[in-house]
Amino acid sequence: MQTTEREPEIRADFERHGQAHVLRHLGTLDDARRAALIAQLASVDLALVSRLVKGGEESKVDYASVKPAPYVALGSPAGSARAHGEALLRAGKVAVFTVAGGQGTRLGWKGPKGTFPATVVTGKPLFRVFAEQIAAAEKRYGRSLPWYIMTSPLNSADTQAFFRDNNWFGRNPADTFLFEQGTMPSVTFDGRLILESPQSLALNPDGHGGAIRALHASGALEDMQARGVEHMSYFQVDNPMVRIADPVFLGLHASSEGSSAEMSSKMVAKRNAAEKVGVFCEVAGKTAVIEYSDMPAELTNSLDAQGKLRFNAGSIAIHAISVEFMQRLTQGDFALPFHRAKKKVPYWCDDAKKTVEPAEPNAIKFEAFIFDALGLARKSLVMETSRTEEFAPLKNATGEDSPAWSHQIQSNRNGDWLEKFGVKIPRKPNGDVDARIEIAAETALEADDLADVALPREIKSGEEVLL
Ligand code: UD2
Repeated sequence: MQTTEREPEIRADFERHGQAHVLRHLGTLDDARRAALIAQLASVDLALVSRLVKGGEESKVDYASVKPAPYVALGSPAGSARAHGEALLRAGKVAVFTVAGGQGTRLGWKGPKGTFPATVVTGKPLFRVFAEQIAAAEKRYGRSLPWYIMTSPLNSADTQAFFRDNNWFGRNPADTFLFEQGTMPSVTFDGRLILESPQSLALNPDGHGGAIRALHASGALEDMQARGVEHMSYFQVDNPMVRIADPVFLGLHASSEGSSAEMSSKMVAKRNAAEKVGVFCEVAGKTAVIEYSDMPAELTNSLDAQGKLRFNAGSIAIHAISVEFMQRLTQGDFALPFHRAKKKVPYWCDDAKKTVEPAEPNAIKFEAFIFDALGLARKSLVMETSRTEEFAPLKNATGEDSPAWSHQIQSNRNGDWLEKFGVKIPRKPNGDVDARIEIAAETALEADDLADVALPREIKSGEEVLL
């Protein structure tokens, strides 16, 4: 049946759910627009929206019983973990998975976030930074590392075009797999769906938790299985310092002794209580991330006997995820909870006859979070890593987690690497590197790779260095 023929049925459904106001312009639309709106409405799960509006889907955490999660402390993973991880990489059992469907509004960048200039000297965009790291790892392990990237309807066309225009960054196009995540309708504070234009609902990407369904629906999981991939190296598009397919982390996750974990995570010690990262906790005997915006202030600020933050394990959104785990979840009757956030959502104003950008939050967006899958994993571990080594996200236009902030951390890490090989590095009074240093992935994936590289003896204060 054509979607437009379903109009009476859809209208009745929307009336029953008290949402018929979104059909008010239908009579004024031409055939194509009418069909587009009907198709969009047909894809909305009204029963789910009603449940979410009533609040019945929210996860209830008993915060009084929440404890900090155990983790493998920095520097403690055994050497066998690296060897095991490297063996997985050499056997082609690892894929790379990037979630890149978000809007990046805080950064004030119009295009997909992955196109944002990230590196400190050459300003390479995030997607190129990752592609070059993947290419270097492919060379090292002699196997292709297929790269799966989740986009959203907001940015998939632009992301596709960016990869095409950049000739897939020199990698085999068959080893990059772009796919779209789903959407959820935004609602007003009193639970009404919102029109963004006469022929279109206000929809938002359904959160990175939407990845699980999207991996399945797009055929990505099937593709991984056909290639013999067993584990995904997962990260967010905003962190140019991520160590993709880290063999130590992969090896620990898929431990050669005993059974493999289904979903593992990396953490760093939080910068301070206010840092906007989720925190690894133990909830009802399972590892979980409690998002910063959901964590009660008493927990966020609570200190241990030494005066340190009790809930100190910040999530940097880096995971190792087993393909079988994702398959298992998509086969059952599974659903991750939706979290709600108050946001500014542009809406169609009938009187002004235009789309209005609100000055204040006017709507609720529903998003699922991938880390809520941790509670469904049979085995899970958390590994500590160093902030300077692996975490300098690009989130805000200025201040913390801004481009300038990220650049400083990149130079700091590269300065540390060079110092290890005797290069004299200029430092500011606070210990930051006083130079702009970029090291390409082709030159070194980790500090020890610099052993075979011709290095300068000294870097001068304020100098720009590209290796
Ligand atoms: C995220 C984590 C936070 C911490 C921090 C570390 C969430 C909800 N919070 O905060 O706990 O780990 O990162 O940097 O994840 N994305 C999609 N589709 C969507 C929504 C987001 O692909 O529908 C991607 C987005 O492109 C980005 C990532 O998910 O790569 C993070 O999204 P965010 O900016 O909403 O999360 P943030 O930075 O507040």
